[in-house]
Amino acid sequence: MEAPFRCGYVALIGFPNVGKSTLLNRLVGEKLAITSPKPQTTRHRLLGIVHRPGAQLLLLDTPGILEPKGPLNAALLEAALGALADADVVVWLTEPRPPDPQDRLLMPRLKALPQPLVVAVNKIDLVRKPELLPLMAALHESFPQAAIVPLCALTGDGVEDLVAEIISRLPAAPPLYPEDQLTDQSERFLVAELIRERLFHHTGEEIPYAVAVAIEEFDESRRPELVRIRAVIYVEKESQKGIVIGKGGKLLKIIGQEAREDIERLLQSKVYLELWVKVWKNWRRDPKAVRRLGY
Ligand SMILES: Nc1nc2c(ncn2[C@@H]2O[C@H](COP(=O)(O)OP(=O)(O)OP(=O)(O)O)[C@@H](O)[C@H]2O)c(=O)[nH]1
Ligand SMILES: [Mg+2]
Repeated sequence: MEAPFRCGYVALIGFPNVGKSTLLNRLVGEKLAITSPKPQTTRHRLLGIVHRPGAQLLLLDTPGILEPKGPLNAALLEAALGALADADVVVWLTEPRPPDPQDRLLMPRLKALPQPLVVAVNKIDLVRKPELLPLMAALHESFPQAAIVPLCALTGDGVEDLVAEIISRLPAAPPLYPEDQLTDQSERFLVAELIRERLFHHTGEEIPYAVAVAIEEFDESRRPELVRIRAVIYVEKESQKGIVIGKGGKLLKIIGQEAREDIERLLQSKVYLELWVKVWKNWRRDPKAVRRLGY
């Protein structure tokens, strides 16, 4: 008899910046999740559908787990923990370093999970084998029932080993999505995220965290010839608006150009992108604004 098809939800959790979104993109084979060297890049739970022979993994990328400070962080933590509740398998993504106090807070929670756990140690390109082996052994001691998989999401090293460990823990179930579907998010959402990613890369200090992007117009009546998009970048203060626009509009122009190229790749169409910057005073501290902006 043939092995049954396996399908289920897989929650990808871990601290900010460990590479969860990079791993999701690598597994899906498409840039769905935005990534950056700065922590707290991801703000939503994002579904990435991974198709493999005989299995479908419904991978949930989550915002990095942090102690909540303010309504935005509380919403991010909520999204991360909500993904846990829905998951058939939990993947804890971590970095190759000894556990720090934050890990110690999370570890009891992971041990108490009712679902099967896979511990994935990312960024192994940054350490040498003699350093990695004792870390793996310590993790094995802490989580004797879990599979422990070293990998590098950037190069893809070890990621198919992770896939195999996940699949062996998924329930037997038919696929939930057709083979050509990679996410359940709308193109509008993915477009807003691509713009936000460029802001993360080109601004510093508090600015990446003070921006939110809203799509005001998405006209695809002439697609694939042209898609017209108008987006608003919200910041919290007048001074931030000036920085995002840049001298003579220079920075906004660069952000717009780079975002447009990414969006054209995503939509497989020429794109006309219009960007506006507006101030929404202290939106992160206003629960209503946080909700209105989609968090
Ligand atoms: N050297 C190395 N860097 C990596 C690897 N995987 C991811 N990174 C880098 O780590 C940084 C964070 O990656 P993200 O994928 O945005 O991390 P995240 O866990 O989604 O972060 P949050 O969304 O903020 O929680 C980026 O600069 C990535 O390029 C890896 O295997 N090796
Ligand atoms: Mg992320």
